[in-house]
Amino acid sequence: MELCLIGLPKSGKTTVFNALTGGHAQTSAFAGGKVEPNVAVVRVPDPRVEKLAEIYQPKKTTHATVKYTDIAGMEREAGHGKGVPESVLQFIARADALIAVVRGFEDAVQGAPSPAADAEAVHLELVFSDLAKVENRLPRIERSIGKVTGKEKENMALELAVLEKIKPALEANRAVRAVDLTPDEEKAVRGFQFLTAKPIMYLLNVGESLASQAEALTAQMSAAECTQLPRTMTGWLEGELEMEIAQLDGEDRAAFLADYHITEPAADRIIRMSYDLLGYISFLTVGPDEVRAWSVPAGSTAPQAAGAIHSDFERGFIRAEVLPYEELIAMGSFAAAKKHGKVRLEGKTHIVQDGDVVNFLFSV
Ligand SMILES: Nc1nc2c(ncn2[C@@H]2O[C@H](COP(=O)(O)OP(=O)(O)OP(=O)(O)O)[C@@H](O)[C@H]2O)c(=O)[nH]1
Ligand SMILES: [Mg+2]
Repeated sequence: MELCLIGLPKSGKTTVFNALTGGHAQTSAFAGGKVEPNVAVVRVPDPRVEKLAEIYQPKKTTHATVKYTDIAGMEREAGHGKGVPESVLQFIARADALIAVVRGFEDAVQGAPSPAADAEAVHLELVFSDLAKVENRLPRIERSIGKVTGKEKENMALELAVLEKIKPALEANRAVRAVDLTPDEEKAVRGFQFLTAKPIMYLLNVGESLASQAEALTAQMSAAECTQLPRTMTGWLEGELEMEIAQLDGEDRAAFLADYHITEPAADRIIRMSYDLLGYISFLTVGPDEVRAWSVPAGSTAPQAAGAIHSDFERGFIRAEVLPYEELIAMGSFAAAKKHGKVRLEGKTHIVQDGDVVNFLFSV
């Protein structure tokens, strides 16, 4: 899973990046921060993986991972097309979902936080970037469509129809993900990597002095129309405090969390929210070589889940042996559960569930 942190300049993106990754990337109060993105890969906390590793003592234990990218800030002039510089566009376009960091602390230059306006400004930049792509492409199709025939013409006609559906939505400041598209229509424009097609979390970065107002400020932010779009979430964290927490090692961190009565670091909470935002689940594989968690979209069939491991597994899929994690724990091992007839044999249409321990049977 790849998540990209975006937001207006000085909203605390890099601070939040450090909070989510335990990183020490340079934050800065001054304009003209560095352009090179910060990138980090973190393990998705999953106590089931640790428990299974205890049982199997495998050679290797592999958690699912999330990759965070922290890029330079957008310009504030919403809708002027300066917002998403070419240099960072590729990083946003590649992400599975976006985390828009919204300033929730007093700033010497910018003053009190204005979370609704800032969230909307970020949204408008994404809209503008998508609209520019559509407006650039439409006249080209109109010019070429008369010159092509057969399948090529059909594809172009479909692309044209979809772009004409998307355009008014963007002009009304909505989002590509708010437009109802069939799977074929969605595929026809996938290549554009529309930014507003991506699920997004507006994450308010609340300063310590405003912590008591965190809920109220988040409610203000949630009044912005852009937060009401489909596959959109809002949340908050205390970025600087969480950055300090994330930068501590194990024991110090536990003590710190206890002192502040924090039950779960924001880093873990945000990963869970991201799974919900994307509609992802985890399934597990076990054995003497490796215990591992894999992430797939909810609703994935057994062959699709197999494909997350290897494309051969998907192509040569025969059946899947499936055992819910809780039942494996109750029986002690996959083999014991199998002996007692607890392992189900599932076919191609089976939908994999979160926490399923799966063994794929395939031939290549
Ligand atoms: N009080 C307070 N200040 C913060 C918080 N988060 C960030 N800041 C300050 O805001 C300034 C910018 O923080 P960064 O994390 O570098 O912000 P950024 O969005 O990455 O900035 P650019 O990448 O330059 O756009 C720094 O001076 C931080 O100390 C916070 O939670 N509380
Ligand atoms: Mg930064």
